[in-house]
Amino acid sequence: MKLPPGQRAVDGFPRFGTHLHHPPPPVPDDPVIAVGGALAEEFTLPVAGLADLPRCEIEADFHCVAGWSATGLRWAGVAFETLYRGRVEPRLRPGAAISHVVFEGLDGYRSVTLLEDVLTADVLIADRLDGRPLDGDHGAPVRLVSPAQYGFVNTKHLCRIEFHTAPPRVTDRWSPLAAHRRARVWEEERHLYLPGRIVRPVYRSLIGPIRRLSARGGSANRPERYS
Ligand SMILES: Nc1nc2c(c(=O)[nH]1)N[C@H]1C(S)=C(S)[C@@H](COP(=O)(O)O)O[C@H]1N2
Ligand SMILES: [Mo]
Repeated sequence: MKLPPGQRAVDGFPRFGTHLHHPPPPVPDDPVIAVGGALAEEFTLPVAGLADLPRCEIEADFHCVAGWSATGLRWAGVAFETLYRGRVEPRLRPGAAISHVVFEGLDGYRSVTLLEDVLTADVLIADRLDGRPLDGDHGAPVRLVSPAQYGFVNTKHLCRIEFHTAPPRVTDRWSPLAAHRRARVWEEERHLYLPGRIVRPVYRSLIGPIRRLSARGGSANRPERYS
């Protein structure tokens, strides 16, 4: 199968992220997703309630901006668009034209994306991976899955979604790498200013160290295959 430019397939699906060696955040007893921003009133969505919304399944590859791709992952959950049209749009402040969305994880991680980039049919709030509930490595209890955008948009351990009418000011945990605002994998939008293919070798050199630091034993600890 064809991969986006500059990506290389990896065996399995490594745990990877700015959490480095920290264990995944504990999952609360009754987890919720808080929804806020340009709404008439904030509300919370119990994660358990996702089971009652129209469900959706996709098979997709997952592309980290550093250059590895995990292939053939089967995700299940609720389409982001279903959530947006059904639960968010009716509660927006009158006249609010949403342009940006912020996704926040229980570990404090945040990603920002254009609304239009997450309203496509392949974007999910996922609670299952390959037929099993999401585990801690990959974002329990729920995560964003946006396969056409680099991994850093795909916030794990999702606990808050914010809707904005202008680019929000968010401290970017990848700031030294100046992440691209759209992060579309087929356009190779890795870096905010530099062409994707120019930054490839630098990003690639980070895979080994980050992967070793992010592993927590088990399959994620398999020996390196990168250079
Ligand atoms: N909450 C949270 N989500 C996160 C990250 C993180 O550190 N914390 N890292 C991002 C990055 S850079 C990547 S590549 C993917 C990795 O997902 P995985 O650990 O399931 O492979 O998660 C993204 N989502
Ligand atoms: Mo990443």
